[in-house]
Amino acid sequence: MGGKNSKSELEPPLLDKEWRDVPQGDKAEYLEFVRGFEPFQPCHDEKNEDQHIRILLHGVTGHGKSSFINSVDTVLRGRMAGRALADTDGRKTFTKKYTTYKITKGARGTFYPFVFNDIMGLEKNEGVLEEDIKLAMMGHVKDGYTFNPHATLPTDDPHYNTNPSLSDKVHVLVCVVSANKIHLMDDDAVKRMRTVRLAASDMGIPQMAILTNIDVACPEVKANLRNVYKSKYVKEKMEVLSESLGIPLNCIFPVKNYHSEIAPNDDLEMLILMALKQMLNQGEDFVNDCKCT
Ligand SMILES: Nc1nc2c(ncn2[C@@H]2O[C@H](COP(=O)(O)OP(=O)(O)OP(=O)(O)O)[C@@H](O)[C@H]2O)c(=O)[nH]1
Ligand SMILES: [Mg+2]
Repeated sequence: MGGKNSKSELEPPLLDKEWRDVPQGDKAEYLEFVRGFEPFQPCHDEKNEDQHIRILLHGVTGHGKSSFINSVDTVLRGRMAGRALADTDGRKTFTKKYTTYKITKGARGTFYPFVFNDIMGLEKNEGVLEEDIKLAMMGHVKDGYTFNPHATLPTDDPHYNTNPSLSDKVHVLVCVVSANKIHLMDDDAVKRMRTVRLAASDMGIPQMAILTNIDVACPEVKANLRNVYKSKYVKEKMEVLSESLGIPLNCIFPVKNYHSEIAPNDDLEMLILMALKQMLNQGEDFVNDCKCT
């Protein structure tokens, strides 16, 4: 997807000014938004438990899904976290189980009113089947299910949730693509990601994308993350992603995940928080639209 960088090597890699209006506000304001984010009100016929926005991250293996969850966890808990088990190999599919990740908020046993699911890579013959992703979006896949690359989850399986509540369903679909591997994605992978996206569209589920590894892809961004919206390379990759998957540019967020750092980085955290805020807003809109209908 995307081919080689077509820009001349001689051109300066950075634009004079940011091509996207970067929202004003600092990390504290974004953190305040996330910390103040309220659980949605349950429908009258549902039990009042665990009302959360469910964010499903999908994409090809090794593009940074687990690392994004770990990064959000790190930002919100204020210390390095590694619960979603990022893999350093990135060639084989690593996330096999359908796992819901909650993020601890303050006192023990309390959690933020949003959760992440990190789904196994979309590899041909090896990864999760598109049909299973659709079942997950509809809330039919229970936590702990190990995806079978060769057969969909049968309705009589103990991990099949026959009666999903609104909380079990997916409220935002996030496609995760790495800026330094986007050109390696074959047409088949792109087609499968598009199919999943179209299925989400049919269900009215909002979609967005995050472009990870912007530090690896662009040395100027690695040197200073504030260059992200000045980087011609990152802009080009976001445009390629938008075109290939059919996701509008304003729903694509570049991020750099925590991966080897041992100290917090405010610029990195701002990018993570901007993406997270958009996910929460979109998820909340969807829940409000489909509640009790
Ligand atoms: N430098 C850098 N490395 C990253 C970034 N995001 C992820 N990585 C690294 O890329 C590798 C793969 O990331 P994962 O988060 O495991 O990828 P995944 O999409 O969860 O992969 P599967 O679970 O196999 O589908 C890990 O070594 C991460 O540390 C990033 O933004 N920048
Ligand atoms: Mg993973």
